[in-house]
Amino acid sequence: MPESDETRGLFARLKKTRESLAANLSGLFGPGSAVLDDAAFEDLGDQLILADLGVEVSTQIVATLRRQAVSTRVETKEQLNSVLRMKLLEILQPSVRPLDFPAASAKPWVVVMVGVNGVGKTTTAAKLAHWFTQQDLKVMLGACDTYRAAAIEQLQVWGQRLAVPVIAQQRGADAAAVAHDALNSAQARSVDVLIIDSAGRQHVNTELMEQLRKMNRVIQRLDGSAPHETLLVVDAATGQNALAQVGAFAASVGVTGLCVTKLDGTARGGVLVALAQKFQLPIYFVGVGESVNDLRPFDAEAFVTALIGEGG
Ligand SMILES: Nc1nc2c(ncn2[C@@H]2O[C@H](COP(=O)(O)OP(=O)(O)OP(=O)(O)O)[C@@H](O)[C@H]2O)c(=O)[nH]1
Ligand SMILES: [Mg+2]
Repeated sequence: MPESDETRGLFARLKKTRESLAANLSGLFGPGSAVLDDAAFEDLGDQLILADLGVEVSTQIVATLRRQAVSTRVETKEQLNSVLRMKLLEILQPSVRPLDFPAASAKPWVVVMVGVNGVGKTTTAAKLAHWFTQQDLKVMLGACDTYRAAAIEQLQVWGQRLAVPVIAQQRGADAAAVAHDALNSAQARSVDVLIIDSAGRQHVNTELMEQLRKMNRVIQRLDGSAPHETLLVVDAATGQNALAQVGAFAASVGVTGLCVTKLDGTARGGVLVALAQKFQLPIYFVGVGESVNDLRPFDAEAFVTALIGEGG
């Protein structure tokens, strides 16, 4: 069992991904363990792809293992685990970066949440609000999803629960106008962190992208340095589709970091590896449940342990 509470929590939540990966990887070794031969290497590649690590990463890992197998034979699950661990850490480490409130920041520090529908933007905005209030920072939420029914109320409920003020207008209002209001109000009240929730639609939706760009322009008119962070929220359960979402949002509105949600309910947690490998973006947080405390700063070591187990 992993040592720290933090690692244990993540370990438990990533059960589905780990179990499916572990079951598939154990199949590579017969009872009493066997040498990894060509067929087993091919199988391994397939299993990694199935766990959503992506073709590129899976091919790389298999190539590393093949090289390694020439010098030291990889004969047991433990040896396989150890090589996998090293390779995964090498890919994931560059994406680890804490999302820290910069002490010297102009106030407020503006964080905009973006993403396609249903990925967890609003929930993650609330979790982040909680995260920053825990650090004694003054937080405000902007309800800039004026598109979906009940989106404003959803954020207001979170605001009440967390005792965080929510700036909102009525449904159908211009999202950029709400962002303007929210920033104005945050400036007037010396808020430290303003978190702006936004609407979700299909990533190909040009109307949404235009709305987000307009929101940014309005924000920039009030503070030329804002938004300071644009966080793209992706749902791990969408697997490789998450890569396309990052590409689309990065090209249209710019993205400064990722939050990967719903790792608790999916066997597709390996997608983080594909994201880390493909994009030079920090993965700030992972979401491992629906409650406000189910947000974890991304920790590569804990994640790899949660993904492939302790061995090695
Ligand atoms: N299990 C689990 N559920 C989550 C997580 N994050 C969000 N959810 C759930 O996913 C659902 C959608 O979350 P929202 O925060 O409303 O998603 P959204 O991106 O704001 O959705 P739209 O506003 O409709 O675009 C809710 O039921 C959340 O409770 C997570 O990390 N784990
Ligand atoms: Mg929402």
